[in-house]
Formats: sequence, structure tokens, C-alpha cells
Amino acid sequence: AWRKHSAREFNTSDQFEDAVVRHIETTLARSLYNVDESGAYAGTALAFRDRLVIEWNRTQQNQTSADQKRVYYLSLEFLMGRALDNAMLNVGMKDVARKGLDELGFRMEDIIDQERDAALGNGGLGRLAACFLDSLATLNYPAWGYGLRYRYGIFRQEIVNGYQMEVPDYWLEFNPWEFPRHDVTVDVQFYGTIRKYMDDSGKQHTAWENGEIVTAVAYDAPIPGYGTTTTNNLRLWSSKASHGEFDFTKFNSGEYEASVADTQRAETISAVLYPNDSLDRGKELRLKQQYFWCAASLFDIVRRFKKSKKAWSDFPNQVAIQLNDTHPTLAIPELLRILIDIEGLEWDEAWSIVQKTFSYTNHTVLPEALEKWSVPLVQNLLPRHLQIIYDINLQFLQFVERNFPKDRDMLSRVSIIEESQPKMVRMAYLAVIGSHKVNGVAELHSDLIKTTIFKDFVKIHGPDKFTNVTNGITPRRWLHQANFRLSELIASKLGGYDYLNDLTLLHKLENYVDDKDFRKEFQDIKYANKLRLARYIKEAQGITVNPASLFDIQVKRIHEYKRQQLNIFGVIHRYLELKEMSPADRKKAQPRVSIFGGKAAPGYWMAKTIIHLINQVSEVVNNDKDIGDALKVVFLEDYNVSKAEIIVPASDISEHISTAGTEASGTSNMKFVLNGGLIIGTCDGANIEITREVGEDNIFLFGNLSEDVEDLRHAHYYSGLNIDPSLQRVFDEIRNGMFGDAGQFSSLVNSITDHGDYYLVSDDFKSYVETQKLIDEAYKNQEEWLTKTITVVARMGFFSSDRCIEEYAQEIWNTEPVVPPAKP
Ligand code: 26W
Repeated sequence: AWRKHSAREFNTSDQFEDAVVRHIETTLARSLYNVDESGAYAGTALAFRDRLVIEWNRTQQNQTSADQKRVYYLSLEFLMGRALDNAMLNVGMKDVARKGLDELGFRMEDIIDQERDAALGNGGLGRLAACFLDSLATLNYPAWGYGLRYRYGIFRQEIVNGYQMEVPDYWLEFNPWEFPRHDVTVDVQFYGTIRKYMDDSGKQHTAWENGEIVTAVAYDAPIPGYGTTTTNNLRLWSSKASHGEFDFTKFNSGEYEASVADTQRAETISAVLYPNDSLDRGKELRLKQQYFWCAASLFDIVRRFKKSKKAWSDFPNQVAIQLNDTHPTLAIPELLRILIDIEGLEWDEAWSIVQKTFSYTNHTVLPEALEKWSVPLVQNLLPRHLQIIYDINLQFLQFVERNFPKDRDMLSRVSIIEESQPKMVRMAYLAVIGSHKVNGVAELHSDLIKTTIFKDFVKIHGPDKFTNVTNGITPRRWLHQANFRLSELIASKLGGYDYLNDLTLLHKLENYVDDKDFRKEFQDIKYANKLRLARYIKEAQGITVNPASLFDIQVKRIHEYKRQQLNIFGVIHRYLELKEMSPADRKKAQPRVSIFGGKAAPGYWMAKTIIHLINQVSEVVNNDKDIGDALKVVFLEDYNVSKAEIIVPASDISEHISTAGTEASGTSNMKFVLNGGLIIGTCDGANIEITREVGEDNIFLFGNLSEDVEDLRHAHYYSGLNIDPSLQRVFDEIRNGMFGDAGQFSSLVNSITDHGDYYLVSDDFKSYVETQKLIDEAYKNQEEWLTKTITVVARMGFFSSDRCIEEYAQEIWNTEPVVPPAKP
């Protein structure tokens, strides 16, 4: 009887309206009288969700029977943003929905705007994970993401009197995209004791017992590919108290309050995303999060593998696990524990399986971001894992000793355990040793890790273990969705949207650089995008900006190494120059809008000071009657993924100006250029490869090179700084109170003048300012500028995350796509 029925999909706007109405009335039990925008959003989301779910089920069944190697992407962060627009475009029914919504009396844009961002990430690393999920599905790879279902994502930023305030982001009130799987749970243990014993046959065993148990509950979200029916799974774990016998005893013995407290303690584990994006603070709760998520994911992966009844030696042929930075490194000792303690494998066999299964991506060389956990902390929380880590270390150090008997210091340098007080577990070393491949995220970065933090490991394991996979971005969200008119224009010239599945096809646009109509249309689209951002700035920030000005944008997490301070000092310099000009000269100057956005980690004082300075400068400059449109300064509150979709298409210039050697890759640089914006940047991260692709004439590079950084820092220390008079004037004006109470900014200015200028602001200031001058000049020649912007778009094919995923699949995972099933 089941065969006669099937779930129905809408295909026309009429059927779409039916589905919306049905969901509003029944799924949501809301009245159809005065449905508001939030109701229309809910109905629309549920209608599209139905379509996704059908493909999702088919994909999962098909992948299971295909019996191929699956990829598991373990990431503590997935910065997904909104899902509805993406679902509509991937399913290909956005126009149908637009018509339907119109007939119901709603504007598509307003409905899309109802959705809250899924902001389960800090920045680059989390957004990269989201782009990778999109590419994995689009390319039909059988792949799952595993993460944590935080009740609170990254905080919402409010600016009050120029200062950042953090407001909790409770985002789950209505989330139609997730499916709780109350039947998919894993019990995870913490603390406890170790018991060694011998069985009847004389075999040695280790048991980890008497710990505290917390239950992980799976929440799944569908990840649709573009131009394919493949719909993969993102599984996020939520923590809750385990209701084993222990708790019931408590209930029965009248310890009700204690039991409720246990429940809350358990729920705390997945409560909140840590908002640090580059500082390891070594908090116990963070370690708990990491183990909770690794243990639940590994249990789930092993459970799935065991259903296949294959031999353990087949595990690495069925499973590839990618570690997104060191956050999931505990998965390495956890898999060993499962294989040895629970499944009874011998060490050597288990270790060989582990190494073949894991691979590790490094995203930073900043020393303060490299995770280390104190041995006493690990000993207490995960006693068995600490033993296993020591065993790994012992085997490894014996190997090193045999092979490098002459290098006396080598052992202490490469030991997983740092001999400090207290001792520390170096997670990056554990990740390197437990993986078969280690990759950096841009060429320069991958070279740097081989010569700095992992230098010894290149000698020990050989150079082939280390590789590069330059980051990429999904052109679906970052062009087709964020800049639909440009996507449409490109499709009209390239004969359709195939380029969204093969971004290298963009190169054909070079044939149209001289096409008058095409140029006009391209320029109109950029202007419309700037107008849209100008309207948003007016609405959100109350600042009027002229869309004909040069839009100069720097949006990213606030960090000294990213050097927003260099940018704002440059803005102050420009302001001082404008003030000195005659009104006639000021009229001739190229008008500019300097736009900033980004969050500071709540405990990162210097970053917060930089935000404060930007806001104070904005206040002074925007209210200076002499200046008018010649310069406006905007700090956009609460930068996030959905705001990036408005900001990115609207740039003329974007800033990627990190101290050379510090930004591993950067990915927003790629987004801006793909949308026809040019870059001012340092020779750092992926800027270098962007230059290789677009040509040196189409990017504004400045500043010192990474190979000179060490010497410059050394020189600061021994011979002092060389502060250009133009920068000195900026400091003088800040210290004289031009931007309010100077005391507020003294730590920032002094970090340069008195404390070694670690990020080389003084060394790069002059060339930065000169390069900005070149930009003003170049922008005046609008025809040439337009030629550059079209050319760079045509040359961005390399930076699709599809290309990255193919590289991971071939060089690291050794996996093949699964052909999606034909529609029934
Ligand atoms: C332990 C605290 C912590 C948390 C997050 C340390 C470090 C991180 C991340 C690795 C920070 C991050 O997002 N890194 C960025 O990763 C992007 C994707 O590869 C790169 O494009 C950026 O250059 C890099 O800063």
C-alpha cells in the first residue's frame, strides 16, 4: 500500500501558495487572517523545506547503498548565515516563490529579511566550513558536517557611545531548518577513573569508568547542492542531562534541586560559541565542548561503519575525517580509545587506521592562537585520553630518537608535551602526528608553516605530508545570491549559468571588456549595489553617504594583525589634509566613504579601543561642515554573513592589509574581487595568489614583505622606530584630543610608539598612504577603472571553493562523488 503514495512537491506558484497556506494553518497552527511577514517567511521556509527533505532522504539512501568512502568535516564552527534564499536558488524555484508571494501580498526581499542568521562561527574559519558544505553537496561528494548546536551563536554587537557592547544571540526561537533526532543520542563520559584488568585468556584491558555522563542529541540540517539533487547532512550535537539510573535515584531520594542543577550543567556544554577567534584561553568548558562533540561524532561515524560489517582495516577506505584546525584534535585519541579499549584492536593496527583516517588543516601561525591544554586539566577531565596521548608521544619520540640521534634538542622541541609549569599538551603537534596530511590555506601560509611551527616535523615525516590547499568561496552565495543582477549579466554573455558550476568559465568575460553595452550594464550594477548599501547605511547608522563617492571597505574581525588601526590612521591623515586645503582644492579631491565593520572578542581590549577610535573619528569627520562629501566615515554595527551579502557587492576598494605573514589566507578578499571590487592589500595570504591571477596592474599592493618582518621587529627593538612625519601628526592630533579624551587611545598609540610596534604600522604607513593616493588618481579615470574591475572578475575562476574541494578529494581524502539518483 505504501507504493501508491508519495510526498508531493510544488511546481507552480499556485501549488506553492497552497503549501504556504497549509503550513501556516496546520504546521504552525496560525490563523490565515492578517498573516504578517514573519508568518509568510515561516510558510515559505516550510514549503521549501519539504522539497529539501525529499531530496535529502533520497540522497542519504543512495549514498548508503553506493557504499563509498564518506567525508566527515569536523568543525567547531559553521557560519551558515541565512538558509531560505540559498534553498530557493539551489532548488531553482525562486521565481515561482516570488510570484506566489506577490500574489499573497508580500515582497520577496522582505520575506528573506525575516530570517535570522545561523551565526555559529567567529569569522573566516567558520564561513570556510559553510562554503565547503555548499561545494561538497554541489559536487555530489558523500559528506557530512559535524559540529555543535550552540544555543547562542556569536554575540550581537551594539555600539553605544562609540563602544562595543555584546548582546546574546538567542537564535533558536524559530528554526525551521533543523530536525531534532531524539532517537539519535550518544552518552559521553567525563572525569572518572581508569581500571586495568586481565581477562580469562590473559589479555590486558583498560576500562574508563565511574565518570559523569552527558547525553548528546543529534540535530540535522539539510545542505542542498546547486544544480544537483544531492542534499547532504549537517549534524550538530546538543547536550542534555543523561537520564540514567543515577539521576532517578536522586529524584527519588529527594535531591530534586541537585538533579535540576545537574541538568543545567549538562546543558551548559553546548550553550554558547566561544567568541575568541585567535586567542586560546584554555577554559575547561571549552575543552568539554571539544571532547563532547568529538566523542559524539566518532561514536556516530563508527556506528555507521559497523553497520557495513566490514573489517576494521577497511575503516580508512570508508571514512575520511578532516580536522578544521586543532579544535577537534581529541578525535585522534578518541578513535584510538574506541579501537583499542572497546573493540580490542592492538595498538599498531589501531594507530595505522587512525593516521590513514585523519587529516588536519592549519589556519593560523599566530602563537597566541595555537591551542595548548594543561596536563592537570586533561588528566582530570579525560584521564584515559591523557594516557593515550602519552603513549602516542612515547612511540613518536622513540622514532625521533632512532632517526635523529645527533639532534639533542629535537626531542623536547617536538614533544607533544611541553615541559612547562604546568605541563601542556600541544594540540597542533598531536594533530600533525595523528594525520596523514597537513595543509595550510594559501601558498605563502603553507610555506610558512613548513619553515616555522612545523619545521621539525617536515624533517621527521618528510615534506610530502605537508601540502597546500588555497581557500575558496562558493560563487552561489557570494555572486549569484548576493549580486543577482551581475550573475544574470554574466549568464547572458556566457550562455547560461554553467559558470556557477565551473567558475573558470568566467575567463570568457574578457571578450566583453570593450563591449560598450556590457560595460554600461556592469557599471550600472555596481552603482545600484552602492546605492543599496548607501540606503542601508542611512537606515542603520543614520549617516548620509553619496553613492558616487569611492567606497572603501574593511569588514572582518577586529584584530591588531589585520591592522584596522593602519586604516583609521590613514583616514585621519586624509582628514587633516582635507582640512588644510582651500575649498576649491577640496572640491577637486576624490570623495571617499571609509566603511568599517567587525566584532572584537569581548576580552580583547586593544581591538575594542580600535572600534572606539573609528567611531570617534566618524563622529568628528561626518559632522565637520568643511568636509562634506569629501570624506565620510562609517562603522557598521554587527557585521555578519547576511550583512556581508549587501556590503561585498558595493565596494570600489576593499582593504586586506594585515602585517605580511600573519593572515593565513583571507577569504573576503576573494568575495570582493568576484563582485568587481579592487583590493588594497599587503603581500600576505591569498592576496598573493589573487595578484598572480588578476595581474599586478589590477591590484594595489603595498608594504613590507613577510621575509623582512623579523628584521624589522629586531630593528625596532635595537634602533627604535622610524615614524613618518605624516603619521606623527596623526598621533599628535589624537594625543591633543581631536577625537575626544586622549587617554582613551593612549594604549593604542603607545603600542606603536613605545612598545615595539609589533605589527609594523609605522613601517608600512607611508607606502599605505601613497598607495591610497594612487587609488584616488586611478578612480578618476572611470573608464580605465571599469576595465580593471571587469578584468578581475573574469580572472577569479581559481577561487571557487569547488576547486578547493576537488583538491582535498584528490590529494587528501581519496574520495569520489556519488552519482545522484534519477528523479522517480
Ligand atoms: C583557540 C581560539 C581560536 C579560535 C579560532 C584560534 C583560532 C581560530 C581560527 C583558526 C581563526 C580563523 O578563523 N582563522 C582564519 O581562517 C580563515 C580560513 O582558513 C583564513 O582565511 C584566515 O586567514 C584565518 O585568519
